[in-house]
Amino acid sequence: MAINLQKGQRESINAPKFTIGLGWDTNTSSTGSAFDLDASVFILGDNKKIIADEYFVFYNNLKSPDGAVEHTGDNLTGDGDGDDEQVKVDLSKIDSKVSEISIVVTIHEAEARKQNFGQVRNSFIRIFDTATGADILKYELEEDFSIETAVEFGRIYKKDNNWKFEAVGVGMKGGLQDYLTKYQ
Ligand SMILES: [Ca+2]
Ligand SMILES: [Ca+2]
Repeated sequence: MAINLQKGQRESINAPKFTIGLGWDTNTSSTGSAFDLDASVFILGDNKKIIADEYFVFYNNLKSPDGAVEHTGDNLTGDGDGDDEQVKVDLSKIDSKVSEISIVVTIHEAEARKQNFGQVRNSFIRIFDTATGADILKYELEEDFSIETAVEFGRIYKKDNNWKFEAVGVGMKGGLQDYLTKYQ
């Protein structure tokens, strides 16, 4: 059984190889255009900045240079239950300078399509053991977003040589650019 977290709660990840699953549903009819959400991963050092440009992993840069973080590919619609996009992590390969991994979901062309997270439903982040498939934790975002176009679903960070997950659930209204500015 996965542990269900509330916003702000933290939980240890006791698996060297795990997969981050991200899911959402959207209401395309509410805006008249397709809804494309994208998962992005910022791999950070102690200064809370990406350790190099290539450590921003997203649909156009699917793997970090150390091989530790791999995005499995872009999903254009979010249709259906279960994970819509996945990111695989192998902590045994992670660069020693890394102390945090931030997982952000943004809406592609949100401004042009007049879309925001207020129109997104059933969003969640979950983590499971890649080797066994066993669920480790899940966080369902229950926040009532209205103007946000980018949301940090969670972060994974190293503390005393253990890796833990924090359910974040905080958004920004400037899309992916807000997070690029924050972490670059
Ligand atoms: Ca996508
Ligand atoms: Ca979905």
